[in-house]
Amino acid sequence: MSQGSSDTDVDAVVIGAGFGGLYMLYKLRELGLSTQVFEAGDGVGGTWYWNRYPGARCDVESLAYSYSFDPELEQDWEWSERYPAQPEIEKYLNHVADRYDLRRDIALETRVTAATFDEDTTSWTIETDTGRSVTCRWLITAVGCLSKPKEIDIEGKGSFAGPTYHTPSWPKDGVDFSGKRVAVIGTGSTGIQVIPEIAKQAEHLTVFQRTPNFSLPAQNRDLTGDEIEEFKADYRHFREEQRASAYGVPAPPPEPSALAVAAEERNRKYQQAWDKGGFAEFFPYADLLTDIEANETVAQFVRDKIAGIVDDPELAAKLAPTDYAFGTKRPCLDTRYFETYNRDNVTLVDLRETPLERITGKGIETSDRSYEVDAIVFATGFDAMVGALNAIDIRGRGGALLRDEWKNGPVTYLGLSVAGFPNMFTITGPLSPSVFSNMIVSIEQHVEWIADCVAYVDKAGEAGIEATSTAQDDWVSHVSELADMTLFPQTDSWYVGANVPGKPRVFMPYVGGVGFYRETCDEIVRDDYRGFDLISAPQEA
Ligand code: NA7
Repeated sequence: MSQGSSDTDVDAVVIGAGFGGLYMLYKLRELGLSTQVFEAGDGVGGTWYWNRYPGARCDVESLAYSYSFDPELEQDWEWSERYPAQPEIEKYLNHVADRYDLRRDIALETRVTAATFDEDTTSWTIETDTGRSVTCRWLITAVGCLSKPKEIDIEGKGSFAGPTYHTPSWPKDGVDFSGKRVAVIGTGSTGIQVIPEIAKQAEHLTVFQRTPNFSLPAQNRDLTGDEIEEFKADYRHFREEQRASAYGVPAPPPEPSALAVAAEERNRKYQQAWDKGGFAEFFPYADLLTDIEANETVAQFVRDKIAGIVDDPELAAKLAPTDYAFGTKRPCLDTRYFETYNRDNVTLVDLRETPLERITGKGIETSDRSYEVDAIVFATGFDAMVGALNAIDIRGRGGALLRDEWKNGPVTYLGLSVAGFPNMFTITGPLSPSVFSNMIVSIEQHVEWIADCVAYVDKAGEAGIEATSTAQDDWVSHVSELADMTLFPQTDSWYVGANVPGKPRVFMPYVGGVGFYRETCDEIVRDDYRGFDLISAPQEA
C-alpha cells in the first residue's frame, strides 16, 4: 500500500477500461497500489467497445496503434490489416486484459456518477450508478476524448416509428438493412465509414450531409507476413520515432513552404501521399496548417480528386468542402466513400440547400420535401474532449464542481491535472495533444508520467499533489497561443466545440506535437514537478 494516505478502500480509482484505463491499472499494480477500475460498458475496450457500427476502423495503422510498453506483447500480437477494424482492436484489448490478469480489478457495467474530494483526509469518494461507493487516494480519469455522444439536436427525434441507430451504441448483434430504405445523418469520420457499408446492403440509402468533409483513401489491405516480420525486427526503433514525432506517427520532415515549390512538384507529392494512403505523408509542407494560401494547394488537390471519382459533377461539387481549410476539421480516411455516390441506390441530400427541419413518424423532412425511410442512423458526433468528464459530478476543494470551473472552456495544467482538484489526473485530458496524435502514444506517455508522479509523492512521504493556478493559467495561455499560430481556431469543428450548441468556443487540443510536449512534461519533472504543490499528510493528534 502507498504511504501518506488516510485509510481508503483502495489506493486508486481509474474511470474507464479502454486503452488508457487498462494500461493505468497495469502501471499502478506495478507500483504496488490497490486499484479499482470502473467501466460503464459490459466489456473492456472503451471507444472500441462502443463504436461497433459497420465499417468502424481506426485511421492510424495497426502496427503503430498498439501498446509499446511490453516488447513481448508487440512481438506476439499479429495484426491482420493495415488499418485495424473495430472487432480486431476489441479483441486485442481483451487479450491485454487477460494477458496481464487485469479483469479482477475492473467492475463492468458500473458508471461513475460523482467524485468528491475530502480536504481533511486528502482522499476522494467515488459514487457509481450501481450504488457502490469507494474511497481512494488517487483518482485517474481514462474516459476518452470522443466518448460522450453529442445529444441529437433534431426536432422530433423520438417520433420516428421505425428503428433508429446511434453509431456510438450500435447493437452487438449487428443490424440487417437488406431490403430497407435507410437514412444516415452525418458525414464526419463515422458517417464516411458507415455509409459505404450500409449502401452495399440497403435497398436505398439517403445521406443527409450538412458539411462535406475532406476524406483521403486509406488504401487499406491485408498485411503480409513478410512486412510484419520486417516491421517487428525494428519495432523498438519505430517506437522511439513515434515518441519523438509530431503526431505519434513518424513522418518525413516537412519542407518549409508549399508556396516555394512549383505546382507540378507539389501535386506530385500529394499524389504520392494519396496513392500510399493515410494522413502521415499528406502534410509535406510546414505551412499547410498555418497559411491559407498554402493550404488551398492541398485542398484543391483533394477537391479535384473528388471531382474525378464522382460521376455526376453537381454531386461532386456538393461533396467537396470549400469553406474551411483542409485538415482544420478532422480529415477522414475512407474506403470507397466518394465512389459510393456513383451507386444507383444512394442519394445525397445537401442540408445547406434544403435544411433538415424535423424527424417525423415516417422519416425526415427538409425544407423542400419529406423522405420516407425504414430506419435512421445517427452519425452525429460527440461532445468531444470534455463531455465525458463534465457528465460526472467531480467536486474538488471547497466543493467546486469541475464543469463549473470549465464553463468557459476547460482549464488544466498540461491536460493532466486541474488546480483545485488534488490527486486527480486526466489521461489525455483537454489541452494535451490527445486527439492531435496517435492516441496510444499520448495515452502511454500520460500513464507513465502519472505513475512516476504518484511514486514521487509517495517517496516524498507526502499525501498528495496539485497543480497551482499560476501554472495552469500559463499553460492555458500557451496552448491557445500555439493554436492561434495555426488555421485551426478559424474553423467550426469539434476541436473548438462548435458542433455542440452552447459549448464555449475554445480550441482544446495542444498543437505543439507529442515529441515537444513530452519534453516539456519531462522537464517539469526534472524541475521537481514545477507548477505543482505537494500536499502534506495531516499531522497525527
Ligand atoms: P463528427 O466528425 O463530429 O461528425 C458528425 C457529423 O454529423 C457531421 O457531419 C455533422 O455536421 C453532422 N451533424 C451533427 N448534428 C447534426 C444535425 N443536427 N443535423 C445534421 N447533421 C448533423 O463525428 P464523427 O463521429 O463522425 O467523428 C468523430 C471523431 O471520431 C473523428 O473525427 C475521429 O477522430 C474519430 P456538421 O459538420 O456539424 O455540419
